[in-house]
Amino acid sequence: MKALRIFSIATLFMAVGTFAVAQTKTETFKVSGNCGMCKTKIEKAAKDAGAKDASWDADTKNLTVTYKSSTTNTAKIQENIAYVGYDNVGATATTEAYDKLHGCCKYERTAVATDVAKADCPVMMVRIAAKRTERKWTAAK
Ligand SMILES: [Cu+2]
Repeated sequence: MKALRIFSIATLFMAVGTFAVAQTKTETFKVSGNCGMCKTKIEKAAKDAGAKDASWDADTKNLTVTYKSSTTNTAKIQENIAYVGYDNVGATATTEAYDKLHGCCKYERTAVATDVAKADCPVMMVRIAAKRTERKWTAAK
């Protein structure tokens, strides 16, 4: 009788284990970013990492992903998002990846100048262009 009970429990655990492997998971976590272009890139990076669905909100910075736990996991998705330049709860982008972002998308990072981060895109582009020109002038002297 006792053996049967242990067997039943073991079977139950195996069934739960199998269920967990094939489970569809939905998770929400913070990803840094600014605009619609960021949204496209963040969501694409999540999907490239195996997410079935990905939706990022520019206001809340929340990314909600849905994936099959047999296909991918949250850490993989977070790493791929960092790989394309976006810091998030689970992974930090390299400086190289961050620098490759479009001017509009250079979200506020602790080490990054804050004056341009919150300006809207056209204004920012002008400012960045102005700064580049300034630098060229300084370098030329
Ligand atoms: Cu952007």
